[in-house]
Amino acid sequence: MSTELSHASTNAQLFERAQKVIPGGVNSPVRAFRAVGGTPRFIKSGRGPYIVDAEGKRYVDYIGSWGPMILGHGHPAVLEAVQKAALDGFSFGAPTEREIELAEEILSLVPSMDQVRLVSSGTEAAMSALRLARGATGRSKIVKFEGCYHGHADALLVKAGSGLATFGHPTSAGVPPEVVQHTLVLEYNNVEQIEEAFALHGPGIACVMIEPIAGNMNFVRASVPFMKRIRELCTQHGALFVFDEVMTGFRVALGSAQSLYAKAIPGFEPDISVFGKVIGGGMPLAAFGAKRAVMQQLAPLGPVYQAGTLSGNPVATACGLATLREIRKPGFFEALSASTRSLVDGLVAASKAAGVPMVGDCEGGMFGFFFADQLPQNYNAVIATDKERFNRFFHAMLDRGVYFAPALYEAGFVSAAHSPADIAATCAAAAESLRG
Ligand code: KE4
Repeated sequence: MSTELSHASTNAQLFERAQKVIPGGVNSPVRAFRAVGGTPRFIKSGRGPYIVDAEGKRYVDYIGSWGPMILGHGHPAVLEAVQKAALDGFSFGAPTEREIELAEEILSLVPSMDQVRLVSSGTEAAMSALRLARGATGRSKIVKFEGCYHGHADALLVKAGSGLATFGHPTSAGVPPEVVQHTLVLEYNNVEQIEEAFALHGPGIACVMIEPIAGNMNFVRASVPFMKRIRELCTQHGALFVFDEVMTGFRVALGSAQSLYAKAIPGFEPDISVFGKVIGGGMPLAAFGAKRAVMQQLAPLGPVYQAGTLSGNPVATACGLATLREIRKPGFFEALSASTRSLVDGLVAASKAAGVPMVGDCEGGMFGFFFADQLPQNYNAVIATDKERFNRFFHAMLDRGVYFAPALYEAGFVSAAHSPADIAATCAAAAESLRG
């Protein structure tokens, strides 16, 4: 029965069936379309810049698995590497040479790190980085920013307390208040608050964790003065500066977001960096790294425990390595950045022609847009933008075969497989949608 049903199933039928056996019918909440309404599309296949749903409808894909698919779906070199690795074995629970090759590749592109540890998800990498920062400093307090998401480790599922003296409150059931009592949540891009937080709690702060370009607020850049001041305060107080580059890593530039801030702030480096998404090329793989002195705190050398059955998985490392070897080719990021810029400029031009206020921004293969008059600089400004219009636009574009992120708070992604014709068709669909 189920095979006959799956042959003829529509998205709605699959969603109904999924909800019987999987909470909300999805394995990650944002996929359920609850922020935008409507029926999620069950994807059957992807090729290049396109994905095809269960009803055979093709979409230009601007999610790219939320960042990993920077080459597009089914890149031949990546496919070949994965197929070959799979034939040699899926997983050994023992070290392999390819883990060394991937670590060397990552470190050659991120000079702020001497060593890196491979794990299986961004959540695991951010959680481990947090434990490492606390273990390396012997301190408990941490600082994060409202609107930034670092995966779903308990200590990071926090919303702002009332004022700086009070620490955070859980944003999720199942997280006991005592677990987040050491987490301080500040306003993104607010220099005054970060100064006050260090004045109040400096000696007890283990780390400040930030998304350098906040893709979990759609697209909000940390200002250079803000970033510079955090760096100074962390150095002054002996706290570690943790860059969560799970989304921005190898996505906004070959040297990730930290290379952009290093251009603006001479000598700038984070102390710990967290990666995911692109470095796995679509397979479960993430990483965190730092200078040797910090990384030596990790088991089996040091007292900070961290482990994983599938860490450095042989098939995932093959996928990640093949991806990185493609994106480091000369001209890759110049072409990708130009493509993404042409999309954002086209969307903003279409909205202007329709008399609809829209602002957008992009860096490398990552972009965002808001129905607003100016780019938001923090979470409160993001939630003040026109969500209803965003949701209407999302569905109007989905109907026209363009798949944007199904939530105002998410960033979008362009791949190397998106052609000028795909971008032009997207902007034409936007012009039509916005006139409607
Ligand atoms: P994962 O555990 O989902 O691999 O990574 C967590 C994570 C950590 N840090 C940043 C900056 C992230 O953006 C993420 C995950 N990003 C979301 C998209 N906003 C993944 C999509 C989802 O949750 O389904």
